Amino acid sequence: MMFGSQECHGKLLDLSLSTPPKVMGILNVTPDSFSDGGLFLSTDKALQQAQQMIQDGAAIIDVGGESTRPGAAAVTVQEELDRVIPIIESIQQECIIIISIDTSKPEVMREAVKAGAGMINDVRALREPGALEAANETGVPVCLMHMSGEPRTMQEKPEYTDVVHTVKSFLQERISCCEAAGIPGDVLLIDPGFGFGKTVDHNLQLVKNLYEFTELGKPILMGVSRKSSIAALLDRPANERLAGSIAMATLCCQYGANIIRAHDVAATVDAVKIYHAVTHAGT
Ligand code: 8Y4
Repeated sequence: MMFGSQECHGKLLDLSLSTPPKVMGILNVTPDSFSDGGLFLSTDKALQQAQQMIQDGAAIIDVGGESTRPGAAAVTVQEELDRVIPIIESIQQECIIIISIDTSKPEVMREAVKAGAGMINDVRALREPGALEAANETGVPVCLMHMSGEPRTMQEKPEYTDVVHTVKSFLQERISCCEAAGIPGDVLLIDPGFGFGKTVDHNLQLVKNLYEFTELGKPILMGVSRKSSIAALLDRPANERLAGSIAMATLCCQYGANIIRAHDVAATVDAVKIYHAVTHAGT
């Protein structure tokens, strides 16, 4: 599948196959980093992290204020806005980079795009009430991710007869809903949701069969960085998942991913460059 450039609130995201897959850096805006250093301090820290990721070659920075870890508490609209808006504003002011807002809440989508976000990354694929309308109003690209259930309970007992078919059908249905709501098809991206209500083997099947998702005609985003399936396969603690994450990300590229969401931007950018060089050897 050939893609051109996506227009993200004035900035271009080049997804053509003559360039390496793009890296989306993860910027964590969780309460810990907010402790009592005050808003200014944490915004400053986030800005520094963003600048480092840009230097390391990120094409997009994903800013999220809701934890989707299993068991994490729900966050109110106001809390989420308080966490993400100052950070989006400061990145937008100081840097030239596409900012993605990781949210499921319509109000946060609207305010984030007003503050400078150029992409919506929704792990609930615009299923929250009002999300389709809000995303449509903003006009920015939207990543639709598959998640079985809700973060709090999704890992309790994941079961699928055919995980690839179920996830692909779900994404096709969400694409249809978006288009019925007036969202142009060419602003949509898809993501099978590695780690969201899936066992290790489900996640591996999704990677192995990722190429089937190219039939949906949308750019593919994959997030595998430091996830528990990688730790489980390697039997390593959380801080020793880099090599496994890079190997998995490289395979995702081989199987058709256009964007890789990652914590370790520099290493991931090296990996996508190597993937791209090998893919284009002799041409
Ligand atoms: C350590 C650190 C272990 C982080 C696990 C995690 C995806 C996503 C997340 C994804 C898209 C995460 C917001 C989960 N994962 N968005 N978001 N795709 N599109 N867990 O795979 O990073 S949060």
